[in-house]
Amino acid sequence: MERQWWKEAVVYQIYPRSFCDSNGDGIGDLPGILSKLDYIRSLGVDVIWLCPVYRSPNADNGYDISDYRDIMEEFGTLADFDALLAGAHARGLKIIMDLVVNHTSDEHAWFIESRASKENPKRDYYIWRKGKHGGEPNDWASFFTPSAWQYDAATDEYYLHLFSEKQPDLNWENPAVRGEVYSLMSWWLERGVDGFRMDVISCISKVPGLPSVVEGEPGYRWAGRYFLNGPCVHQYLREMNREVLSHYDCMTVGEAPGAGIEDALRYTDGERSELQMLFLTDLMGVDDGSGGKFDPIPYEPERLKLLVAQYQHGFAEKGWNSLFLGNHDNPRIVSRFGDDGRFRAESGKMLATLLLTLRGTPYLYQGDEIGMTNLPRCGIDGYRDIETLNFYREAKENGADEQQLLDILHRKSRDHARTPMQWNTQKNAGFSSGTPWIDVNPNYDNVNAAAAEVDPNSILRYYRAAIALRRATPALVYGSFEELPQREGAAFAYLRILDGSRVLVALNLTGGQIALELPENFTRGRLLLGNYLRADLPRLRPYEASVWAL
Ligand code: TEU
Ligand code: CA
Repeated sequence: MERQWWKEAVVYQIYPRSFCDSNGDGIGDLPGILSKLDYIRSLGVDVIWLCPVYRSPNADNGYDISDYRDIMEEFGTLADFDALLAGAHARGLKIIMDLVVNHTSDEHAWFIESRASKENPKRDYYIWRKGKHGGEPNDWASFFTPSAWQYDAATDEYYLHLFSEKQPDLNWENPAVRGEVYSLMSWWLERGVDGFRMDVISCISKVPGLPSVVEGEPGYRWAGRYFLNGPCVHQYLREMNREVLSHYDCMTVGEAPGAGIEDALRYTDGERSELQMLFLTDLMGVDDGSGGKFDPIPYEPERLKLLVAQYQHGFAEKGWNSLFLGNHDNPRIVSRFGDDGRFRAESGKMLATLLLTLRGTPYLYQGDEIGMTNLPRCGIDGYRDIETLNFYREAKENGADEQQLLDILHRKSRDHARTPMQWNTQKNAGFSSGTPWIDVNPNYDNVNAAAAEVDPNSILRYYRAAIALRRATPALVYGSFEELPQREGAAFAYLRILDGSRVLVALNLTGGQIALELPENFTRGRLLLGNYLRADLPRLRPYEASVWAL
C-alpha cells in the first residue's frame, strides 16, 4: 500500500458559522477561526476541512454559493482568508475547502443570466425543461422540497434543484460548466489551499432524459437511481483530475450519497486518477427507517459494527476510505452513538478510539473532541436549518402531530451539530459577545474546552492521546484489519497488523457490562490507551475502550 500524507492525516472539520465570532455579530467568522488555530494545532490534527465560506445568501448556510471567488460577508474578506491560510500553514496545518459544484445559489451571476432568456449563452449552465401536462417535467422529489422542479414564469420553463429551489443544479453535461468549475478550483489551489471536500459529487451526472419514477415503484418519487453515481460521473472526475488535481499535491474527499463499496472503489482506486477517498453516507443511515432520516428507528450498535467492518474489508486491497461518525449534517455522535448523560465521557472516548484506530483517514467534527451533545428538546423556533424547517412545515401541512415531529427533530435535526462551539463558561460559552444566530447548548457550563483543558480525565485530553498514539503507530494507519468475532453484539474487537506490529482494539459499544471473547492462546500485552483505570480484559465496562500492543 503506497504511503501518502493524506492517508496519515487526521482532519478537523470546522463549520465557520458556529466556531468563533470575532466581531460580536453572533455569527462565527474567519478571524475567529484564526484566533483558535493554536487550539486546533494542540489537538495534533494535520488538516482543517473548512465548510463553505464563499459569498452566499445562506439559504443553506453557505451550500448555496453566489460567488466562488469571494468570501461571505458575515465571515470576512479574502484578506481574512489569506491570513487564516497563512496562519494555518505557519502551524503546519493544511486547509481543504468545501467545493459545492453540483449546484449554485439562484443569486449566482450564472443563474441570473441563465434564467434571463432561452437564448442567453448561459441558458444551458443549468437544467431547464418544459412542463408536461401543465405540471413539472417529471415527478422527482428533492432532498429538501416535495418537488425537484421550480417553475420560472420569465421563460415558462422549470429548472431542476436536487436541494432547495435556491440551489439550482448545474448542467455538468455542458463542457463550459465543467471548464468554469476547473477554473475556480485552480484559482483556489493557486491561492495555496491544500485540496477539496466535494459536496454531493456523486450527484453531478444525471441519467439522460431525466426519466420519471414510475408510480408504484419502490421509493416512489425518490429518483436517486437517476442521479446518484450517474453515467458520466467518472468521466467528469477523471477530466477534473487531468485538468486540475493532478497538477497539485492536494487532498480530495468526495461526499457520495448513494455510493456503496463497489462504487467507492471506482471513485478512489488510485489507478483510476479520480478522487482519493469518499464519505460513504450509508453509515449515517444506521438509525434511519424505511422513510429515511426523519423516519428514525432505534440505534442498534451491531449495525454500525457491521458497516464499519464491511468498509474495513472493502478497502483492504485498493482505494481508501474516510472515517467519520458525525459532521454538520448529523446529530452529535455522543448523543447518537453513545450516552450524553451518565456515560458522556466514557462513550465520547470510546467513539474517539473507534475513529482513531481504524484503517482510513479520520475526520473529527468541531466540538466532538469535548463531547458536545444534541440540543435539549425544544420547539420549532429553536431550529434554523432549511432541511429541518422544510420537513416540519411539509409534515404539519400533511397533518402530522406536532409533538411527534419535535421528537423526531430532537433526534435527527442537522442543527444539533450547528450550535455554537462551547469554549468556556463566559456568556454564550465564549462563542460570541453578541446574540448567537442559534442558541448555545445550555450545558456549556460544564461542557466546554476550558474545563476540558484542566481536567486530566476529559474527552479532550483523550482525543489528544489517541491522535498522538495513531501518529506513533503506523499499524493503526496502514495495518490490516482482522475482526475477532463476538457472540455479544455490543463487543467490537479487532487487530491491526503491520509487519511485526500487532495492536488489539477492544470496544464496548453500549452502556452494559460485557465480556470479550478472546482466542485461547491470547496474551494481553501492553496497554497503550484506555478510558477506564486498570483495564482488565476480557471484562468490558460500560462504553469501555482499550488499545493493546500485543
Ligand atoms: O449534504 C448532502 C446531503 O445529502 C445531506 O443533506 C443529507 O442528505 C441530509 O442532510 C441527511 O443527512 C451536502 C452538505 O453536507 C449539506 O450541508 C448541504 O445541505 C447539501 O449537500 C446541499 O449542498
Ligand atoms: Ca462574526
